[in-house]
Amino acid sequence: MATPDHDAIIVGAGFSGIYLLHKLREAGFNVLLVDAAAQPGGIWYWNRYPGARVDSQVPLYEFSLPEVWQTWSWSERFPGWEELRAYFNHVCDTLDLWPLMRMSTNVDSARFDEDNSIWHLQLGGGDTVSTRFLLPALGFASKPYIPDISGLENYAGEWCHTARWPQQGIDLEGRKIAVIGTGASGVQVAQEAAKSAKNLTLLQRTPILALPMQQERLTDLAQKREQKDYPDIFNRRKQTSAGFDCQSLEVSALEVDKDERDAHFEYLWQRGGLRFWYHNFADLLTNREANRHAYDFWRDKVRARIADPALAEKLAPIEPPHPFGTKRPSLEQDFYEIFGQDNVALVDLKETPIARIKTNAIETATGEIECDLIVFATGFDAGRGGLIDMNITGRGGLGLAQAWDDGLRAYLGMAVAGFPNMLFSYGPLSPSGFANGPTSAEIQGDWICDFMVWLRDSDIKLFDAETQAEQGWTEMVAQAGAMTLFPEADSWYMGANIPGKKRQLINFPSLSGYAAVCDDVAQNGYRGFATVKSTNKEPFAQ
Ligand code: NA7
Repeated sequence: MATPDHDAIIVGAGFSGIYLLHKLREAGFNVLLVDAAAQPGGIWYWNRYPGARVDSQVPLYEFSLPEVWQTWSWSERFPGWEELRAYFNHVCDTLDLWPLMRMSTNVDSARFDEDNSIWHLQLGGGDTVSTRFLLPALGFASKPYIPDISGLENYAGEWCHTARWPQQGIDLEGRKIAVIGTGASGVQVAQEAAKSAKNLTLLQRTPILALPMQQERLTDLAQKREQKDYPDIFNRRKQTSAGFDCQSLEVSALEVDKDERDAHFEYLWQRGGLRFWYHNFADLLTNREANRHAYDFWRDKVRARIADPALAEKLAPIEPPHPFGTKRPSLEQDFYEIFGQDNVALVDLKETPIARIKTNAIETATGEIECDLIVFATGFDAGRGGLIDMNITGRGGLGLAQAWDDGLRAYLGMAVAGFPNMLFSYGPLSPSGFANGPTSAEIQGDWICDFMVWLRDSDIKLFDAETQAEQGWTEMVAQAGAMTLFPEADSWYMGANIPGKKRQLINFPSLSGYAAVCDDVAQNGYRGFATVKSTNKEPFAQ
């Protein structure tokens, strides 16, 4: 029987990959991490457009490992991409992970070898490497989506997707810039571009329901004082439905009177961040009437900042474009004010859709938007895109793209039947898109590490998700989604942003609920996984 080069290969150096690398190395596995990026950081390597910053406040968006947080401090409450990258370097230094990391290396394909129960990976540059376990940790947003707009190939200006911003940067000063898309990335890049562009035109299909960030500078001293609470905060974030410091109230928005309701909305508004989404009334995301109260509060707050009524109706319409929070809210700092500047314009693509791109302009139904830079802030093929691009082939030559032809399926959002010895973290049908990244990465990372220790201790060389267990999980995620308002929006949560992608809720809507099920699975002998014992008692690499 062939012996693999490694016990495990992790693909991806973002939060989930780095955490897994640390845990598995500590548990004594021979593990390697591979990433196409030149530096660790995952999403923070690729999304380095001006203004890119995280939407979770300090200290939620960091590892709970004391040796890491005790030796680090942030300069802002919502840190930007440069600081996040520096943080990843600090993590790799502190945990001494660099020797196990192979950066600037793409995984071109991965093939499961049924005879030997190992994975063979073809790396960019021609190398091959083998592993008992394959652990893709690609994040949910690793495959950018660029809509098919005719004429782009003839465009003479510069263009790029926000997640493929050139590493050397783009100078926005004096440019004529068109930004397509008003998700979190569109809002962030627009706020920054408005400062120095000659003209900035934001092309909006659906208004973003953006929340006030309430950014703050942070001092070392204040952070050191607050660090005494970090262990509690890190412990608590694991018990909440979205991995933050708290979760939704237990009371319905309909059980309290208007004054009380508005007082809570106002409290959330003033505290800033995504709290208006995750610490709101119990039925925000399940009851249309409750949701409408939140929308109306949001709308009135935003409209009060926009002088022109026509513009206000486009950015914060009287009637909600979708229930509040069923598309990802973004955080903003002065997003609604930039439209008062002479150099900034908004184009409503529902009224005037893009017809084509010309050599120096975007042509819409009513005219041309002259531009020398087009920014596609048009999102991602979330959940599946990066995994499909890895060209993963499981049993019987089945490709992952083929396996997901009729929609995403996965047991625990981590394993796909027919793809043995593979577990992905942060994947489809896990809570990833609904959860704070590091919390999710630690919960899944701990579970995967425990599972691998159990496999080693049990002399198991092969596991595969049982079809029935996978089907049960996939249906359960759909049922959980059906109890919410999420299906009412055309969002990436529903797979609705990618033409041809099956409409289904792609994430499980509770991190704490998910952690409880995963624990239960572990306590019951990892039910739902079929396993095969090793014959030579040496299933792992030497
Ligand atoms: P998002 O949130 O998917 O936003 C993409 C934006 O691009 C959104 O406003 C879309 O409008 C717009 N879009 C997509 N396709 C088109 C076409 N064909 N024409 C015009 N506009 C289009 O991506 P982000 O990068 O902003 O954020 C991704 C996640 O990162 C975010 O949710 C956080 O978790 C962090 P639509 O709303 O579909 O009408």
